[in-house]
Amino acid sequence: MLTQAVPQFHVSEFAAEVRAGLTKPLQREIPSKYLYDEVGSALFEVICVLPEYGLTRADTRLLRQHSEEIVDRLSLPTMVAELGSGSGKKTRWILEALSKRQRTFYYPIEISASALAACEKELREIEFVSIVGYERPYLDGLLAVAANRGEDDRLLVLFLGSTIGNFDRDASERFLREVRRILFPGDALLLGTDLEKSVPQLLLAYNDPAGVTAAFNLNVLARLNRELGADFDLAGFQHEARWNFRERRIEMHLRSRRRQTVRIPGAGLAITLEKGETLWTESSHKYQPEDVLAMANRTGFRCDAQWVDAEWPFAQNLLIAV
Ligand code: AVJ
Repeated sequence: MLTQAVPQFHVSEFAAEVRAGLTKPLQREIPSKYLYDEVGSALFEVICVLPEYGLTRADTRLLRQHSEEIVDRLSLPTMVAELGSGSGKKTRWILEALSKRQRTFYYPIEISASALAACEKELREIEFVSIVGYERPYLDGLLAVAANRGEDDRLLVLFLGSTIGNFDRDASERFLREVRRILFPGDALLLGTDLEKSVPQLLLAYNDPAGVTAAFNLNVLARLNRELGADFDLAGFQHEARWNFRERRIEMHLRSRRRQTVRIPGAGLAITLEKGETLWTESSHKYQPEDVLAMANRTGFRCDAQWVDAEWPFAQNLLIAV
C-alpha cells in the first residue's frame, strides 16, 4: 500500500514577508512592493496624473526632451531591459529614438502581471521594436535578459520613476552593485531620481486632497484581506505621509484609529495594534544631484550625464558601467 504523503503547508513568500514585517518589534511594516497588485497598480496610474504629484510628468518630460541625446551617448547595438516597467508609457520616447538607429529588443521586467500586460499593449506598435516581457523580480529578470545577449550587444537598463527611492540608502547601493555585477563595462543604466524639494510640496504629493494616495495605501490592507483571508477593517486606519528629515525620505504609514486585533490566517498570524500605532508601508527617498554621482562612483558606474527638470526637481542620470 502506498503511504500518502502529508500535504505540505506551503507558506508563500508573500505570506512569509507579511508575517515578518507585521511582527517587527519597534515598527510594524508591510513591504512596499505589495502595494502593486492589480488595484494598486491602477491607483498608482491615477496618482501619476494628480496635479500634486509632479514626479511622473517630470520623468516623462526629461525622457521626451533628451531621448535623442541619451541614445547618442550609447554604444550600439543595445538591448533595453526595464526594471519595473509599469504601464511603459514613458519608455516610448527612448524606444522611438533607439529604433530609428537599430532594430530594438525591449525586455520589461515586472512583478505585476497586469502592469506587464498594459506595457506590452502600450508599446507593441512601435516599428522595429520587439518586446519580450519577464514576470519576475528585477535581478532574476535582468539575469535572464543578460544570459540571452548576443556577443556584440550592449545593454541599457532603465530604472525610472525614482523606484530606487523605495530602497533604504544602503540597500539602494547594494542593489546598484548587484545590477553592475550583471553588466559589462560600457553597458548603461538610466536611473531616475526624485530630488529634494520643499516639505509642504512633498507632503501634498503623498497626501493628495482627492484621497487617491490614501486609497492606494489602504488597498494593501484590502489585498491582505483578499489574498490572505485577513479581516482588516479599512475604516479603522488612516493614511499618513511624513517627512523623515534625518533619512530625507517621505514615509507612508497606516495609523490605527483604535486598539484593534486583526487576524491574518494566510500568514498564520493575529496581531493587536494599539490606538495610534502605525504600519509603515513605503519609503520614498529624495536626493541631491550630487548624491547620485557619489552613489554611481561607489557602485561601479560613472555618471555620464545628468538632466534635471526645471519645473519639478527630478534628475535623469545616465550611468555607464566602468
Ligand atoms: C513608484 C516608488 C516612485 O515613491 O513616489 C507614489 C510610489 N507612493 N505615491 C513614489 C508612490 C505614493 C512612487 N514610486
